[in-house]
Amino acid sequence: YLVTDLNYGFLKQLGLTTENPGLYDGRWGGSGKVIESISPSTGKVIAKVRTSIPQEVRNAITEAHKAWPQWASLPAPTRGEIVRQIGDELRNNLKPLSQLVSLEMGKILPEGIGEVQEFIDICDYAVGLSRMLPGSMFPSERKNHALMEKWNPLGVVGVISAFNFPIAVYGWNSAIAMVCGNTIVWKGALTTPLVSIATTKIITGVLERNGIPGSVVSLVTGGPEVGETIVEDTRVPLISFTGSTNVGKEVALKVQERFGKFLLELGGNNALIVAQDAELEMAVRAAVFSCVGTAGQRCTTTRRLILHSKIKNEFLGKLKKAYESILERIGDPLENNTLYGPLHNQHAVDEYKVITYRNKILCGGKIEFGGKQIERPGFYVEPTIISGLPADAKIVQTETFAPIVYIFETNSLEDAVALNNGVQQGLSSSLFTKSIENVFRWIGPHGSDCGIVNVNIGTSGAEIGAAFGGEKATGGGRESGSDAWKHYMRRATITINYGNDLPLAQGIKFE
Ligand code: UN1
Repeated sequence: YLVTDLNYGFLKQLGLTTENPGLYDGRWGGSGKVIESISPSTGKVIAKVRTSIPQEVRNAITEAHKAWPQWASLPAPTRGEIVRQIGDELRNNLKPLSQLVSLEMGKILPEGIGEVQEFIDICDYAVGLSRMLPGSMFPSERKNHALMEKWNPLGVVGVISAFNFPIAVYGWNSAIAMVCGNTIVWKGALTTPLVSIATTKIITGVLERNGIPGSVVSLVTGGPEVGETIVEDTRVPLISFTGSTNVGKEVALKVQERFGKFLLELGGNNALIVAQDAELEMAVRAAVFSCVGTAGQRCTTTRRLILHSKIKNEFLGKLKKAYESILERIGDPLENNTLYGPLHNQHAVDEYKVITYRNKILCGGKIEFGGKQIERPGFYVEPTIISGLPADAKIVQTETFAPIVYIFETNSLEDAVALNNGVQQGLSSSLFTKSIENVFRWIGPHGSDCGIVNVNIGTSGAEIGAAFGGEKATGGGRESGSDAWKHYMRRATITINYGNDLPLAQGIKFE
């Protein structure tokens, strides 16, 4: 079952073998238990990985901490130049790395390529940022005084990422954190360790060629105990966490307790609204990608379709037809013609089954399409559409990481917006309309309450240039572009007296 049997050349190209150390702190190692990386499309073992024990996690933090002064002392544009080289090395490895993402996570190859591309894009962005990191100067109320704001790096940033975007989310965090002058300790998902290892090998190769310790980007592998060790360590001033709302809340409370900072990218429960005047063909195409793309395992996946009653039947008819054609394109995510791959693991299949069963039997929902596991090796389930559930049903209110979408019907944009906002999560949202009035209501204070508010495109597939993240139970964090870099720095407010007097602010006399 192991690498050599599967004989994927790209694994060797990326320096992976049958058994891989999952710890990097300047050197590769790890003495925790050995885990298996499983291919979601076959259920077979790809390779083994040795995890890290908590003491090794603490050591990795120590090494990242030791590497920090040297890294932070480099001029930001020099750090940017290193990140530029990382981007180039990712370009050189785009194909094998994307294939590995596809093999280990289970997403189709074009999406695997898209994911590595996001990392390359954010490297480009970070290079530009490295020459533009701003500081401000404000007019002081005092004579011969300068009032300034300067941004400094934080130190060691802990990045805990999820299986569904095993490389891109680390990319957004690491590229920006690095140009800002931080070192990193990364814990990827326990089920995508090979992607973490291959990525770290590529980046440390670049660092070492430049005479910089590889421990600038340390890596640890393991389950909750490894995550907790990072979260609790006071030498890690920022924890960037991507994952479920429940775990995110625990992380936030623990980090808050020690007055650390946190950046949370938690669950979504994203709605796509189709207004009466929408361009239906386009809305259907967008809905298909957003509902079934990545087999419903993006945090931006459309989980609720809110349809105007006048177009509901027509839209649903077209959607089902499109889903039919998807069924013909189910297959190995690495193969050319495949549009729809497996769920990530058996656990996800079990969840899917429980939810579809509960919908049908306990909540009175109608399964309009799909609803069953697909009989073939690996973890495949049918893309599924369910109607007739109350909007406040617990299963509708909960994020299920599977290709299940719930249908709702409304008669007005106002009601549709209320449904959109009527969940705990606040990540992504879309409105299909041609009316400029609708658009401005949607993006205004009485419109969508999400972090991502789209018009005439689906809920998933955001670009890196703007800030990515959501409100409410999604955690409030912002990553990637715009001013998300501020999360990775601390602000110093500086007042300099360059005169010979000592005037006090507010004109206070203390004599
Ligand atoms: C995620 O699902 O965790 O907007 C991130 C998107 C991607 C990122 C998703 N660019 O769908």
